[in-house]
Order: sequence, then C-alpha cells, then structure tokens
Amino acid sequence: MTSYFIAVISGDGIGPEVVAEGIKVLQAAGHHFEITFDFTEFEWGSDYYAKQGRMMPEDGLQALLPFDAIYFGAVGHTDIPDHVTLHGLLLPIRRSFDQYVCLRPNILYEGIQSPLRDRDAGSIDLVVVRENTEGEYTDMGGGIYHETPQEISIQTAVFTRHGTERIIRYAFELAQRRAGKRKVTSVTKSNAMRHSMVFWDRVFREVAMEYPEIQTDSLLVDAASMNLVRNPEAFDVIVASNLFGDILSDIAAQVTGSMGLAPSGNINPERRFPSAFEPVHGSAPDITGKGIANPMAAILSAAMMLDHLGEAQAAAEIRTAVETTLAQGRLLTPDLGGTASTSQVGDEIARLVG
Ligand code: GGG
Repeated sequence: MTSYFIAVISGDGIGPEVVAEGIKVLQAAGHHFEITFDFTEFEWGSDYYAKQGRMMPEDGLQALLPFDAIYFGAVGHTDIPDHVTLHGLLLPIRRSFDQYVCLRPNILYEGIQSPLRDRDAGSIDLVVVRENTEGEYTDMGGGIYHETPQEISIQTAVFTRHGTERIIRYAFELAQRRAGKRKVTSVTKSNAMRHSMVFWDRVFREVAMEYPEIQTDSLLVDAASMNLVRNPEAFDVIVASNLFGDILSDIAAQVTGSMGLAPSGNINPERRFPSAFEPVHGSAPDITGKGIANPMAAILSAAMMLDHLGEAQAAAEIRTAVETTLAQGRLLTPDLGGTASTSQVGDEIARLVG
C-alpha cells in the first residue's frame, strides 16, 4: 500500500464543488490500486481573505512544503479584485515552489462536439507548455501620480536565459515522449517586442538544435491564435510565455469542447517542491452553488497528479473513465449539452474507476 499526503486547497466559487468530485474519484482509484491518500484541507481563498485580510496565512507556503502534491480548485471572487486573489494565493505557490512548467493538455474526446465544423475525435491532441514563474507575471512594476491626468503605470516582463531555456527544453523533452506529431511550436510576439521575444526566439532555435528529430515551428501569437481555430490539428506541443500560454490554452480548451474539460499541472520537474494540480477554469461565480459545474477538468487534473506521483496505471484508469462517460453521453453537465449534476458525473466516473 502506497500513501500520499495531499494538500487540498479547494478555494473559491465552484472550486470546492469540483474538488470534492476529484477526491471521490481519487479515493475510488486508491481503493482499486492499493493507494491511500491522506488529504489535508486548507481553507484558504476569498472567505479567508474576508476574515483575515489575506488569501492564506503568512506561513502558508511553509505549511504546504511537506506534502507530496497540492490539489487546487479555483480562485476568484466578485467582491475582491482578481489581482488580489491571484497574487495572494496561486502565484506565490507557483513561484515559491519553482513550478515553472504549467502543463495544459487539450484533447478532442469522442462524444464531444467541437465548435469547429467536422472535427473527429482525437484529431485535436495538443499540450500547451506555459512558462509559469516569470515573463509577464513577474510582478515588477509600479505607478506614480495615481488618479491624476499625469498617472504613469509600468509593468515589466522579465525573461531570463535560465527560465527561458529550461521551459523550452521541457517542451522538447515532452515532444520526445509523446506519441503524436513530435513537434514543438514556439509562440512569441517578436515583431513588436524586439528585446525579450527576439531573445526567446533565439533561445528556441539554440535548444531546437539539440533535438533534430523534433519538428519545430515559430509563430507570432496572433497567428498562433488564428491557427488554433483554423487548424488546431497542426499543433502538438506549444511552448509560450506565461501570458501567451494562458491565453492560448483557453482557446485550445474551447476548440476541444469546454473549459470544463481542461486540466493542468503546475510542475516543479526537479521535485524539490510539491507540484500543484488544478482545473484551468476559474471560480465561475455565475454557476457557483448550482451543482452544475463540470468536474471533469478537476478529475483529469487529479489524474495528472497521479501521473506525477508515479501512479501511471491509476491515472490511465481515471482518464479512461472520463472518456467512457463522455462517449456514452448519458451523464454530462450543461456546458456539454447535458442535464447531469456535478456529483452525478463524479459518481459515474468513480463507479467506472472502482
Ligand atoms: N483553477 C485555476 C484558477 O482558479 N485560475 C484563476 C486565474 O485567474 N488564473 C489566472 C492564471 O492562471 O494566469
């Protein structure tokens, strides 16, 4: 029997609803594969902020450090500005734990109708490798002359050789392991941003030379966005900066059917710190408490967590159960055209796994 200690931060909005289903499915998988999970819930997020004036305790990161992994729900609340919630919880975890890879896979599953015409199941199968600790999210900047006509605001994007090289190298290593097209597409905006993004393009070309068997492409972010809609089949691994990776992965989630199907892992590949797994979607205040949120992104994130923990068989079983549920089409949440509740979908996937 293998045991894992998992820190759970369900967070805001629909976070607790979808995380509960993820835990249900993990427990079913644990039962089947002789794995035990020791879940510790940290009630941090916007409710904590309302009481304490901060999103997590001062020693919160310290408290997370001993865990094997972090299972995260969502962050965001209508009463608190998004930059407060994001910078108070998610970003310190990603940065402090050097989770420099944000892995966001998107597959067009059988049973899912892409908003794009005539797309077959499996024809879209790509993964966005988003740089997760620097770039546009570095949090360097400031302002003066607040709320005057002379107001100045500056936000600096930081691209280091260390940070750029390691994320690009990760993308190539991933393309080597994937069964698909073995292609890495780098996305920048080097026509306009002639310092950092020309630098990124140069590092991409340098690293690419180490992987001659992998096809490469280099696109401007506007062209990449257009091609993700026009011809998403052409992509395999996409590597991009923090901001561009975030935007491109939302487009990829939509063309494969729903944000409710998009999982992610914030990964420290060296395993010096715990990695965090969460659905790509946010807190969705418009549907919070209605019991209709799609739990599949959270459940697929739990599968990514199992993969990271070395439990590939259990991870594969969960993915198969999600695929079966989608292909059967009986129990789908409203975002996929169904009428099932969050817990009905979770129950079905847990049943198929167990
Ligand atoms: N589960 C992901 C989540 O809650 N995301 C909230 C958000 O605003 N994320 C912004 C980002 O990841 O850049």
